[in-house]
Parts: sequence; C-alpha cells; structure tokens
Amino acid sequence: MARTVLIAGVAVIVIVIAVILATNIIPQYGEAPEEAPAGETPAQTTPAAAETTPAGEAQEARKLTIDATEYEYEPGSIKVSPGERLIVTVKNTGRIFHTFTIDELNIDIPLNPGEERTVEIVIPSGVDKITFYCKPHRGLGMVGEFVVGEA
Ligand SMILES: [Cu+2]
Repeated sequence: MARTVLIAGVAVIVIVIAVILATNIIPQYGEAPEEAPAGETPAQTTPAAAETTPAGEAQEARKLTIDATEYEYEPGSIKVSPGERLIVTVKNTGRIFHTFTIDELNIDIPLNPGEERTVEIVIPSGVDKITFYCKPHRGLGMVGEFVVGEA
C-alpha cells in the first residue's frame, strides 16, 4: 500500500514539474514571433542585394580583338581584373608574319598576314601586368600588356 502511495506521489510530482516546465516554455515560444510584424523594416535588406551584382559579371568571358601589325598591337594596353576570363581574337592586319606570345601563360600564336586566331586567357591574380609580344619584332617595340587592376 505504501509503495502505491509513493508511486502516485512521484507521478504527481512529475506531472507538476511537467506543467511548470510547459507553462514556462510555452510563453517563450509565444513571444518569439516578435519579428512577425515585419512590414516596417524590409528596407534594410534591399541595399545589400544590389551590391552583389557586379561580382557576377566578372565571371563571364569578355571578348576583345587585338590587331597585330608593323610593329605594334592595337590596342597595346588593356585593363583587366584578376581572375577575369578573356576571349581574345588576334588578327594580323599587317603585311608580314607576327606572333602573339605570352611567356607566363604558355601562349604562342603564329599569325601569317591576314590570319586571325582566338585564344582564351584567364588573368592570374597576384600580378600587376602580363606582357604580350611578337617574337621576331620584340626588339622593335612590338609589345603590349594587360594591366591588372581591381574590378
Ligand atoms: Cu611582329
């Protein structure tokens, strides 16, 4: 008999504790949706979204054309960004053979007069500029450069 009373007493205590916990916890959940009336504050999130757009544009390849002639490239200086992908079409618009050569990128394109070739270049980071030149005419100043700067 005494054991039954003891078990009943423990059960009551457990129930009381459970009710106390429940009444303490439930109000917390009830108060939680304070952020629900969000009709007044959505303006704060809008400017941040606008800032992310320019970074996405850098991912796409930029197409450009470089003319090679006697004894220069046109354009001879091209601004680029670190990590930028370029699709470069080099045209020999001159009357003699030229090359489009970039040592550090293992690019060496021979171009007969009237010929054009396209090469994809990914600008590495950590460099200020990348020089391209014509093998036979480097000494004559047939040199150009990609100038690497921030986007
Ligand atoms: Cu040349």
